[in-house]
Amino acid sequence: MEAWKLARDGASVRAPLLASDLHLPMKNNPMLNEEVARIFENMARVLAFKGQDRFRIMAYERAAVSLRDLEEDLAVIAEAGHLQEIPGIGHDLAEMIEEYVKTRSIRRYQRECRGIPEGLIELMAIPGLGPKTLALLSKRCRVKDFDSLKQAIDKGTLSRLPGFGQKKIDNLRRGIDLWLGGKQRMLLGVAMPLAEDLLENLRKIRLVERADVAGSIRRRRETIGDMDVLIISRDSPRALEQAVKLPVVKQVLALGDTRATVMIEGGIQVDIRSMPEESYGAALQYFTGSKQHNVHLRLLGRERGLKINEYGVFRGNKRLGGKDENEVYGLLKMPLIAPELREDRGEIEAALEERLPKLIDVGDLKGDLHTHTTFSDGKATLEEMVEHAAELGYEYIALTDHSPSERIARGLDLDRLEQKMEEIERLRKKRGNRKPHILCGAEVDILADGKLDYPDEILARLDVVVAAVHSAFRQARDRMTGRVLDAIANQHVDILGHPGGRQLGAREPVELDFERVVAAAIKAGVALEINGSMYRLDLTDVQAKAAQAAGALLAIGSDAHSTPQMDQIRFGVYQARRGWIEPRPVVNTWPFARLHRWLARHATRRHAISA
Ligand code: DGT
Ligand code: CA
Ligand code: CA
Repeated sequence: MEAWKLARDGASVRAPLLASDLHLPMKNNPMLNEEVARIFENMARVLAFKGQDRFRIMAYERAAVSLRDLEEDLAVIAEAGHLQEIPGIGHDLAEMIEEYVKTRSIRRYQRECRGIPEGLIELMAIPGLGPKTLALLSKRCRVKDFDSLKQAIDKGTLSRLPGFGQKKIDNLRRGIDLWLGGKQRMLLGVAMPLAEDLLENLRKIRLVERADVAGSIRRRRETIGDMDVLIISRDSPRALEQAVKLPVVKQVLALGDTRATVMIEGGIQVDIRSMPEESYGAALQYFTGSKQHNVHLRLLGRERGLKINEYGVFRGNKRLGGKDENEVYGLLKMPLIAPELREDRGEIEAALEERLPKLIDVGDLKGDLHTHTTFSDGKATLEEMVEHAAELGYEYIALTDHSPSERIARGLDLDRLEQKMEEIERLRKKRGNRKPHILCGAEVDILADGKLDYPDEILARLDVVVAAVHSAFRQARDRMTGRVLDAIANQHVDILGHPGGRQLGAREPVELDFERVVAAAIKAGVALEINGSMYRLDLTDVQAKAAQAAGALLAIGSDAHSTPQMDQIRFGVYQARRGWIEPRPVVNTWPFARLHRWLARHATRRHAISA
């Protein structure tokens, strides 16, 4: 139960599915903006639970969204007195933020929460469990926390309530599973920047000669349980003593001579182990895991009379190696296996037979084919996005704003699409020969019936078409598969965007006959996307591997809604690496000329695409 306990203000919460953009530069406290955003979000839920005025509720919701999009540290903005310049932050909210920056709590929030059990507030975050339903449950079934909710479901008390059919209860169960799964693990996109920040700080300690992250973060798993960090120091006890005093450390859970366990800002637990230099490689190997990979490796070692552990590789009492990770694999007669592959999914066999994939790298990318601008729901203008692409050294960028059905995301109707095309034309002229090539694209909804959200003659005029499902996620497998196959069959479609439709910890993947989709995509020459948004990472690693093996084309897209988010494409690359992906099938590793030939593969488009 302990793990589910949330501090009321959310500040010290072990918060897994943070919606924060922690890759943004927030120097002083990378979690501050997120902490306040979460309080505002909770505030909205509490007010909704109490049946309060909709506009007040929306104000808090909007403020939370706005804070999460912020690039600067709230403390810095507060100090400069500019809080009210943040969209959605008026006088009252600005005061609340100032109070939080000073005292780490907000009295008004405490006041609103009074009388509502803490456990109940927590439940408000369960997907699909709205405040009205929760209010009903609390009144009629005495639900006050997770335990009582679970009891009410299991004992069937719920089914006696009006409107609680089996379907609704099943949905609720799914929501709870998602929520639980998300609570216990943190998104890689959230954990990675925290890890990088911690390493940077550790390396500044003079007694620390080396520091690296191991465990699931090093393997770039999509979610992270805890953080495992290794250091080398000539004086471990003193190095660790200094490490636990770093400002990012919120709580010291254990401190010994060679190991410390701490809770850092952001609510993630970190194991720091100090290893002797001669064992460092073996320790890095051991603590990178995965456990299954290690078990397999040690079995292999045993067959060859070798003992492998975190201190080295031994024959009897004789140490054969362990200083570098390379040695560990070398002594087993295989090349170093990239951490992303270490899941015991055939990588050891492949290494022994020298057929490990030549994994794709961030540097292989020559462009981004999935981005949003202020034309739809992006934060940066078209020109700003293009400029950032230039800074990243890209050869091309596609600006793929939403289509009209995405009303909330301000999808472009035909008039505004026309304006966007003109704007792109202007920008091309203005930039002349400067890279990147600017491609006018769209992320077009695949409507519930399989039709696309723009007519064919419009699609034909676009340089890049990403088709994606954004509604009716619950369709049965046959229907959903047919819907996606219809989209793939449209000759204007180039990329199937986030094919699984999942959102980590928030929405399950759609039901889809993945093999048929891959086969159809291959036939049509459509690329399957590996979406780099840290909330999606979709295709999954396993799906990407299967798609590559079948011969499908792939595209890694950032799905950026701001310029800094364009850098999150690295998470797409990590996911691709976990899926054994090589550069070759990934269309946005291709030089522009080749990409252009592919985009123009159908005669009808050949003249449309502007080079
Ligand atoms: P996580 O934290 O759940 O995201 O996943 P990991 O992989 O980081 O797992 P963790 O933190 O429990 O342990 C770190 C690594 O240490 C793990 O990947 C492999 C190694 N390890 C831990 N326990 C065992 C074990 O019982 N046997 C073996 N062979 N390795 C272990
Ligand atoms: Ca771990
Ligand atoms: Ca651990």
